[in-house]
Amino acid sequence: MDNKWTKYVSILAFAGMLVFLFLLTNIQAQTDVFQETGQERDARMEWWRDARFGMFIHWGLYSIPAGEWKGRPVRGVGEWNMDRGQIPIEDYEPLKEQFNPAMFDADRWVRIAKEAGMKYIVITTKHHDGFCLFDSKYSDYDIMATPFKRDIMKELSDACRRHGLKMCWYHSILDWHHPDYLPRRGWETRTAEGADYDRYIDHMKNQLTELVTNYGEIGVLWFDGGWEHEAGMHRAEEIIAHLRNLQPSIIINDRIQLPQDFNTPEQEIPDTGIPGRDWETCMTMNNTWGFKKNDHNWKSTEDLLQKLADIASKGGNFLLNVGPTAIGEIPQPSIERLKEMGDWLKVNGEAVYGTSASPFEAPAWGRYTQKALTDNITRLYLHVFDWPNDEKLIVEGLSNEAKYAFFLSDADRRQLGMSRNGNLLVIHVPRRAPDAVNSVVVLDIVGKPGEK
Ligand code: H79
Repeated sequence: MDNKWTKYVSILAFAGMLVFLFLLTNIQAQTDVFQETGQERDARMEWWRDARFGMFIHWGLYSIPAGEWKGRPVRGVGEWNMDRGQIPIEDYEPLKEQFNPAMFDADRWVRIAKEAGMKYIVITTKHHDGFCLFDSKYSDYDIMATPFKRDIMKELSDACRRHGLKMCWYHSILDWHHPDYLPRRGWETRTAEGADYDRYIDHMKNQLTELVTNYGEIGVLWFDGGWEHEAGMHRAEEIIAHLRNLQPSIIINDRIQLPQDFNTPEQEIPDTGIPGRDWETCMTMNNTWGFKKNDHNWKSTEDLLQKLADIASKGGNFLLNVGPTAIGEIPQPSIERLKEMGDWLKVNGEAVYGTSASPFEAPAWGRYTQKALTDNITRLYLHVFDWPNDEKLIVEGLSNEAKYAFFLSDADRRQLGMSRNGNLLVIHVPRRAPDAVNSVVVLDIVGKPGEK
């Protein structure tokens, strides 16, 4: 009897061990794809961290109704037109027959981004309405089903490559059109019967494969709309492993219910950045992502430039949106603001690109960014929004030796006078601000800030 039990127990234990080993190697195989050293990760993230400023483009069928439906305003953001207007698929889908953006010129869009000082472009390959702006063999609801019949993603990715910008894809997991996507909206009449979310994920995986194999190198895969299900339902690990397998250096955001490479605060700038994480604030210039003809609530260039400095001072990126019209034009107010931002960046870009977060709390007059010049010299950039009226720019809490100060806009780098009072450094500046929005003073100090 005893003997028999021991035999059973050991067989069971052996079997258990086999199962355990099997699971372990399987988990190993799954996680291998994500395994990289800190150095490898830094190398992969380098271009993105240096870039600091990118263009978001929301474009799709919703740019045709442009915030209305049958002559009536639809509340909410433009790209939500179908849902906010409770428009059934059979009414919304025919918009594809009208999509014919005669003015679309990929080179022009990329030049606008480049002139603005933006280093990458993230465009909606597909938004929640399910319409695909790329040529997909897995969907008839794509750009090839429109009179336009030109693969917009192909033209844009080629243009980006020509101009040296990184092409990045926004892709919505949420899909109001695909029959297998679940759940249904509360207002629609389609039944959920026969729908199979797992089959939807197969479909999404196929389309993502197209997006990362047919258009050369892709900088970022920017998921959205993943909040209706958990990571497991999306088969997020499998999808990500698949993408990383096809493009090992791709950067992936946090919206497929796994943290991945960076966080994505939307329409907000976190108070103190996001410690320990890379992050990017995405934001609109007016109140909508997709074009709305009656949204004229534009942020000022001053506001946008100060937001860029604020974000850089907290170690983040700024993904600023444009919503082109149905004929393929970026709205003029957006173009004007981007041009002005570019003019500022041409002079002051050094204070933004490749910098890291401020070592100090934000001063009353503006923001700091910083860059290590050599092992022993740190360059502080003083972004002065509010110019002092007593010719004294005060740097508080600086224990390091201050070597040299000058205006970034001064090609001759004439040295500004400085005096000290303990940890208070006074930089002697002219009465008039060199720049009405953000005057950058460069301050080179010995060692790292905070060190003697
Ligand atoms: O693509 C842009 C948005 O459409 C998308 N993310 C950015 C980049 C986004 N989808 N959903 N959300 C963000 C959050 C959901 C917001 C909602 Fe609403 C509040 C859905 C319903 C109420 C905003 C306001 C959308 C419709 C009305």
